[in-house]
Amino acid sequence: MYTLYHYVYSQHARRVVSLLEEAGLEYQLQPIAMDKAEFLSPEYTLINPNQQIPTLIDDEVKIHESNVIMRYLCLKHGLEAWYPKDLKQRALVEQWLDWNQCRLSNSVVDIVLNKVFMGEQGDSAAIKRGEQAIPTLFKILDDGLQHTAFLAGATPSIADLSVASNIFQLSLAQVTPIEGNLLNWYQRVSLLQGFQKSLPQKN
Ligand SMILES: N[C@@H](CCC(=O)N[C@@H](CS)C(=O)NCC(=O)O)C(=O)O
Repeated sequence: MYTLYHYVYSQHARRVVSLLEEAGLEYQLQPIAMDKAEFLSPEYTLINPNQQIPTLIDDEVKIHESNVIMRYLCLKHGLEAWYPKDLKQRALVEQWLDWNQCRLSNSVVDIVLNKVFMGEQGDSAAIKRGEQAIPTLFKILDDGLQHTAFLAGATPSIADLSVASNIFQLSLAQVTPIEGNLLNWYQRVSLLQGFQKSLPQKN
């Protein structure tokens, strides 16, 4: 059984939960209250020296970096539908995984952390920087979805789970796409039960 160190509003943990659910893998969540700074505790720092969520524990294997955790699970369980072997498809999956981390994530953090979670202490310059970047980023994503239902082809992959976790996160700050391909794609990902289960549950 896997243990995933988790916080319900972590977009990075969300993508891993989506995959665990979609693949029907057994796991338990170990909640880390980020709002109470538990991720900075000495105990958690020993588990993840970055003081970040998520971390996956698989017996003696301990992994941080959400996208790497998803790759690990796919390779370990032969989840080829989620992480295709075909080189062209694999390249697209890797492209969008890295794009999500290197391009989209920065703006998501700029906006959501400062606007939603930091309250009055939020950095308004960071919010502005993030909001200015979003139209360009959404256009890149929309263009990438021009010819396919999902980011790497006709079926969903871990790239979709990763990017969609950030699109949901933006919705917490009322930033939602209006681009047609992007909207249709997000609706398709939202129908995945694993993705739905990864979202904060409404009371
Ligand atoms: N590259 C890491 C980023 C993880 C990350 O930034 N997690 C956030 C929660 S969504 C966090 O722990 N932030 C606290 C911090 O960076 O100080 C991953 O993909 O797992």
